[in-house]
Amino acid sequence: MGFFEKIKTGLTRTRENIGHSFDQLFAGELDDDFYDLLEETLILSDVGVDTALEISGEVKRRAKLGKCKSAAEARETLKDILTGLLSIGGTELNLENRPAVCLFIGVNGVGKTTTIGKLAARMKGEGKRCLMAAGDTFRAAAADQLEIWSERAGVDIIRQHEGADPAAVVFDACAAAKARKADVILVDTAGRLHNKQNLMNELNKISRVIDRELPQASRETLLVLDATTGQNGLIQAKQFKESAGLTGVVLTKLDGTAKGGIVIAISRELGIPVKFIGVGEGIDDLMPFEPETFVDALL
Ligand SMILES: Nc1nc2c(ncn2[C@@H]2O[C@H](COP(=O)(O)OP(=O)(O)OP(=O)(O)O)[C@@H](O)[C@H]2O)c(=O)[nH]1
Ligand SMILES: [Mg+2]
Repeated sequence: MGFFEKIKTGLTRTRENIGHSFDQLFAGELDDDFYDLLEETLILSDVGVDTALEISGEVKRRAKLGKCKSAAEARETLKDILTGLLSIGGTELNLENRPAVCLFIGVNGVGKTTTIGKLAARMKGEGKRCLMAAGDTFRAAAADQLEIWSERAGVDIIRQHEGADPAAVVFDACAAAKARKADVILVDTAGRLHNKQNLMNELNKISRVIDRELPQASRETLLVLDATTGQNGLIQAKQFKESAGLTGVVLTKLDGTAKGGIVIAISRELGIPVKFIGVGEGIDDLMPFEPETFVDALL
């Protein structure tokens, strides 16, 4: 399956939810009903009320300027506006100074471990030398799960026993990456600890170890969010954003939601670029996020 087809398939449920409204919309007249239905459809896809009103207002503004003269032409206008909202920064990972470090954070069950597995396979396919670090030592099975992914992807993993200090695992991974001349370290972290403060303290400690061991390294701190949690995910994201210095978002399980518009809400309200999207549980089901392709697949 091609790149575009894959994203389109991943968005099937969203398109089933809102596709009919869009078809109706672009087949009709560019009148007040048009803008009402546009707002309704966007809200239904979880873009968020404020963002939906803003988008609709912008379509109206451009229509007044004569940039689109019919509902059919408004499709391109809408695409352009959505693409603009999603293009808030580079969607590529910065891995320039090697070994680069990608830290994956997020609450439990969002798809951190799975995303690391998929991304490792992708990077390996690109000829990069990857190393996984099993920084989730809180849960007994966490490192085992990551190890299964390391075998599937064919990349090395650094792990310790359950209950070990995650910062110590990361320390080992930094040393191994230097010795093995790795290009990138993918660090898994715990999603669940005794409380939120513990989790943030642990992430800070990991971060300090990386600062010390690999001061020159390019760094990405990627917040993994489950698209099926909708606006709740946004609240989580705001909490992490304050304490963790995020550089990007990975939005997983887009295939499992009818509300794919959440991507737009995230970019708009967080101001952090979505860098990858998960569209299934398989090893190939992680796609680099490209605003234009995404909007094409959505509409
Ligand atoms: N459909 C679908 N399922 C996904 C996707 N990404 C992850 N999953 C599933 O979500 C579940 C949780 O994924 P994990 O990778 O274990 O999540 P985690 O964030 O590591 O969870 P904790 O280790 O408990 O914090 C698994 O069953 C995955 O197969 C996706 O893009 N689409
Ligand atoms: Mg995990």
